[in-house]
Amino acid sequence: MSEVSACVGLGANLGDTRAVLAAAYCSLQQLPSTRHHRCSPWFISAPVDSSGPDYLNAVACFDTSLSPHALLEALQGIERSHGRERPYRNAPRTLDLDLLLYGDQQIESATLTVPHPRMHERAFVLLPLATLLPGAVIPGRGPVSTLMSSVAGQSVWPAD
Ligand code: PH2
Ligand code: MG
Ligand code: MG
Repeated sequence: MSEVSACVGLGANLGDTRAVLAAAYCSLQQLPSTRHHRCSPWFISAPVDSSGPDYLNAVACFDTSLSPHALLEALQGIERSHGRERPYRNAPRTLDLDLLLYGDQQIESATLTVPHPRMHERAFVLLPLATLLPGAVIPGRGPVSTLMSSVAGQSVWPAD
């Protein structure tokens, strides 16, 4: 079975965000048909189009032979296991796992859009992603290094 490199955005701004992100990354490492996991440093960021406390954000990448939709379901399962509720769009959340990139594929289905449709304009995604893959190119959007200059005004800083 052929493998692709997938990248997932992790975010939380409710509860013990550090414990939740650490547990979520453990869960990602335990997903079947995934290997070579790596995780960016953690960043704190001000909420973008959202409310509540600052977020803790990171990006994890791994190689996988899971299909994109199987991976999406697995991510939603991990979110649910951490008590994620979806009262309204962009509500504060205990855990958000977004499928950002799936190889160089562009996917548009009823349940999944890849690359994540807003990742190219969010510093809390681009900064951690660039620490793992400085040469990454977001299909349809361009090099992460170029995109980062347009989000320079957003508040994102290393979590100690
Ligand atoms: N996630 C959102 C909306 N806004 N802002 C920050 N700083 N970090 C996030 O992870 C985030 C957000 C929707 O998923
Ligand atoms: Mg999100
Ligand atoms: Mg999400």
